[in-house]
Amino acid sequence: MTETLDRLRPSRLGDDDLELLLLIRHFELKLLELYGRGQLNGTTHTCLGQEYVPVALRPLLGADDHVFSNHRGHGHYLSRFRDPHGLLAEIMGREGAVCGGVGGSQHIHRDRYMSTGVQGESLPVAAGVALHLKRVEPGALACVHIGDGTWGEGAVYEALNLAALWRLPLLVVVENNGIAQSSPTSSQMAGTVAGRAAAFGIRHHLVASTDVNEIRTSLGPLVAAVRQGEPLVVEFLTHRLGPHSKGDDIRPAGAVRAARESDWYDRYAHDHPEQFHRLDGLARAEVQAIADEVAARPPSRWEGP
Ligand SMILES: Cc1ncc(C[n+]2csc(CCOP(=O)(O)OP(=O)(O)O)c2C)c(N)n1
Ligand SMILES: [Mg+2]
Repeated sequence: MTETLDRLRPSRLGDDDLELLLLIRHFELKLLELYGRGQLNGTTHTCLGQEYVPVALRPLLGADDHVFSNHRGHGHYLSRFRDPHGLLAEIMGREGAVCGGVGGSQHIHRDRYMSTGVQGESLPVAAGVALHLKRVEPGALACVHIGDGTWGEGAVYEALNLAALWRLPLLVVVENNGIAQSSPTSSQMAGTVAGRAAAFGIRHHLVASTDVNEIRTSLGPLVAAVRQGEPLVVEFLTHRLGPHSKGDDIRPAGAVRAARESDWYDRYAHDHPEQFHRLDGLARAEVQAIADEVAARPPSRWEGP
């Protein structure tokens, strides 16, 4: 028992990593609050509970790499650019929006980064970009984030087939939170992600930890191999803390409780209280100030591509 608890103890992070984790956490919480008050339109899908995935990957990816994100992409964007102002302005339709306010929460395009709300759409595009990189910019890779439910899309398999056949520098990051909208993974996926990767002869790596340092250490050599043309599926066993989008959480209370119990946030606060409370307070205040400032801006204007 003690051993199990010890294994759950998060190692101490640098301030930089913890600041980023907390920025994403409070950014997402703020979005739900703003929606609740009717200050945001459209929809949003928060990555509450899954923040550590892009934060762990961050130093393993370079400016030459491409990142393809999905509907749950705010953490991916913030990890790459640390631009909460531009993202919130995009979501709120305010001046300074990163895509002129026409992309919103799910459709962001900036410097080798693109997100889409269409499940599975990004995989073939990422495979094509990986082919281009292999030919023109060897050493760079294409990283694509998908959820467990997205394995129900046929395009995923077409992309994996070519990635294996052509030895593409493609890193597929699966954020398996055990649910797709309201369908538990166990009710919609036959077999496993590992088995599906194996069917194509693609290496699969399972990450059950939420410890950013530990994840980086285990992924470092694998990501280096992707750059040499060994495609990889990394499956994070993770938890969605919040609703699918805003108020649509129909999970039983036990499932929500289980997700909360595996959250990195409380565990980190418990084990590293001084650092945590110092930076958590700053992140809350920073996000509040950003929300106030962005909300006061004039509407964004689309001025063409
Ligand atoms: C092609 C397509 N079909 C359906 C949807 C509606 N939809 C949005 S998110 C989602 C569930 C995705 O589940 P998963 O891939 O597990 O990601 P998660 O939401 O759990 O992060 C669905 C069905 C969509 N966006 N695109
Ligand atoms: Mg899911």
